[in-house]
Parts: sequence; C-alpha cells; structure tokens
Amino acid sequence: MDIENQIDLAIKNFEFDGEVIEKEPLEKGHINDTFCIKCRLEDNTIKKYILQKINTNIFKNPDELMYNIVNITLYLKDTIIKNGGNPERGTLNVIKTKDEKNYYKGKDGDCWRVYNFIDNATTYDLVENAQDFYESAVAFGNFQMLLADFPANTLYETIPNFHNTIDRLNNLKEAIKNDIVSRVKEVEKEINFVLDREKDCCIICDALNNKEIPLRVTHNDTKLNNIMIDDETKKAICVIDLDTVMPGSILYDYGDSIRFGASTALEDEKDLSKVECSMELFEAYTKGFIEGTKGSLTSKEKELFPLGAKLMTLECGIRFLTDYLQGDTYFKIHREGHNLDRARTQFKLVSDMESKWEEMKNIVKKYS
Ligand code: ADP
Ligand code: GN1
Ligand code: MG
Repeated sequence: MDIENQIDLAIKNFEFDGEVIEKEPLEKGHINDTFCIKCRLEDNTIKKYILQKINTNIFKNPDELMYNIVNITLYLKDTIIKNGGNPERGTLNVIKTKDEKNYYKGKDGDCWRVYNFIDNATTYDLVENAQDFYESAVAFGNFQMLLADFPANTLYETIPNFHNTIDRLNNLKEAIKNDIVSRVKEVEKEINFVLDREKDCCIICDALNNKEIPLRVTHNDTKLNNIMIDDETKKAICVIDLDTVMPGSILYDYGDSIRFGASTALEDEKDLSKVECSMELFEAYTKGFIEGTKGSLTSKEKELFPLGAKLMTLECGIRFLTDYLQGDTYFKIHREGHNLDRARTQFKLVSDMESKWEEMKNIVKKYS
C-alpha cells in the first residue's frame, strides 16, 4: 500500500476534532515520517495534530516504545500541572486510537501515533542567536530535573547501547570490513580520523561503569530541532522526540546539544570552512544547562562536559560514516553523499573543539 493510503487508513483510526482538511509532511528529523494534520472545527477555526509513522526498522518494538512515551508524558503532564504550567504546550500528549491503543498498526505493519500539535512554536536547525540557545539549555536542563524522580526501572531500552561509543566504533569497523557498497576507499581520511581517537571512545562508559558519574533518565537526542521555541516569547517550551528517553549519562544530553547547536553551520554543510564550534554558543549553553539543572549535577559530571561534547560529536560522525559505508539505510538522506557530508562536519567540529580545549574547560569552570 502506498503511503497516502496508509495515512488515510491511520487517520480513520484516530478521533480527531473536526474534519481533516490537510496532511502536510514536515521534513525535519532523520528518523520518523512526520505529518501535520489540519482539521476544520465547526466554528471554522483550524486545529492541528502531529501524525507520525514510527520508524520500525529502528524502533523494533513499538509496544515498548509507546509504553515508555505514554508513561513519560503522563508523568511530565502531572508535574507541569503541579508547577502551575500549561501541559498542552509543555509536553507532548499521546492521543489514543479509537480503540484506546497507544498507536495504530496498519495491515503492512506500519505503525502510527498522534500527538497534540505545539502551535506558534518553531524548531531550529541552526541557532539564530545565543539567547535562544541559552533558553534551550535551560529547558533541556529542566527536563532533566523533571525526570529526576521518574522510575528508571520501568523504562524499556528502546535502542540498546545507543550511546555506547565503543559499540558504535565496532559497528564502523564491521562496516569497513564488509564494505558492501565499496565506499571505503573514498573515506580513508575520515576512517583514520576516527581510529586516531579510539582511546577516547570508552571514557563515558567507563565513568558510568565505575560509578564515577550517575546513571540518570536522559533524553539522549537533545539537538536543537528536538525542542520547540515559542514564536512570541522565544522561550523553549517543549522537549519533543521522546523515542530515546532511557537511562544514560547527562553527558549525552549536554554533549549532543553542543554538537548540533554550538556549530556555526548546519549539520550537513558542505563547505567545512563554515563549520566551527562557537565558544559564544558553548558558553551560552553551558550556563543555561547548569542553571536549568539547579545544582543537581556532580562536579565530576561538569568536569567531563568538554569531553561529553567532543565524544557525542565524534560518535555521531562515526554513525553517519557507518551509515554511508552501509549504503544509507539508517538516517534519511536527501542527496548523494549526504551522510558523508554530515560525518565530515562532525569531524571538523571535533578538531575544532580539540583546538579550543582549554577555553572550553575554562568556560565550564566559570559556571561550575
Ligand atoms: P524525528 O524522530 O524524525 O526527528 P521528531 O519527533 O523530532 O521526528 O519530529 C520531526 C519534526 O516535526 C520536529 O523537528 C518538529 O519540527 C516537528 N514536530 C514534531 N512533533 C511536534 C509537535 N508535537 N508539535 C509541533 N511540531 C512537531
Ligand atoms: C537522529 O530523530 P532525530 O533526527 O532527532 C538520531 C540521533 C542523531 C541525530 C543526528 C533515534 O535524531 O541519535 O544524533 O539524528 N536519532 C536516532 O542528527 O537515531
Ligand atoms: Mg527529531
């Protein structure tokens, strides 16, 4: 069945207010297929929803995935209400199917979920100013605080070893060995860049295993386009894309935000001379995240912040490169060589961070 038919069938299985008049694909995000569903209400006003086709090649167990998300969002909703906030804008809310299921499964095995649409808010692929990035940091820090008491043992691990950098490196080595689309010869420079940094890959895992840093419930995918910023107030109001909320290290969340948001260029910029890790943005995020977590971070965690930023960037580059070598089956691509371009920006950022290491450490110290 083609996607249009799948969408129409999915729509029939949810109780939308009003009449569905438009289905607009939203192109952001590398994983799921996301649509804005517009409905006309009786008074002629428009109400929007998010309809998402879950990527079941990646999330193999949608029951467990949606169990996590329903419980996390209900928990967030309660906490937001207790704190006097607006749960319709402060968290995703899962809208159940007509038969009260967390998602709809079509005949082809296609899985669909519906969320409230956070209107008059935007996700950004590139920071427009340091203040917005600071606001996103406070919100991601707050998100961490909100989840601090969430019972971690009730969460399924939706993607095992998600931020196990050693495991990611081993996958790259395997992809190099198999070279199924004969691309290894093109990327020797990139491969060597990674192999030269092999010894760094175990640092966060070792620190967790040795209990030098705590295991927390973390988001694990804290890039700027996974947070909605209110168009009017410019405050970061809602953390979205909750598929990877799992036990992890705070360094994953801090580091991934720096990787994406402190870059002076888009994640897939081809002109590497434009790609740098901005120290102004690094400082804005560090300040906001430490404020947002309200003193709950340990000194060891903060000490490892620069390393978290570097390692999350290296890891993401490793994943893009691996996907390139495996024929682009994981991340959505929109052009030839897209994953390689993405890998190259990540490695450029890693080198740039290495050259600014002392400055990064000093900035973290200033706010610790
Ligand atoms: P992916 O896992 O593919 O990254 P996301 O859940 O991040 O998918 O959604 C992709 C994009 O869709 C987001 O970057 C955001 O722009 C938009 N989006 C997702 N959920 C909502 C929502 N509840 N309200 C408004 N926009 C949303
Ligand atoms: C993916 O889903 P999205 O686009 O927010 C990926 C992240 C990567 C990111 C790189 C489940 O995030 O881990 O860091 O792309 N998500 C998953 O942009 O693999
Ligand atoms: Mg996303």
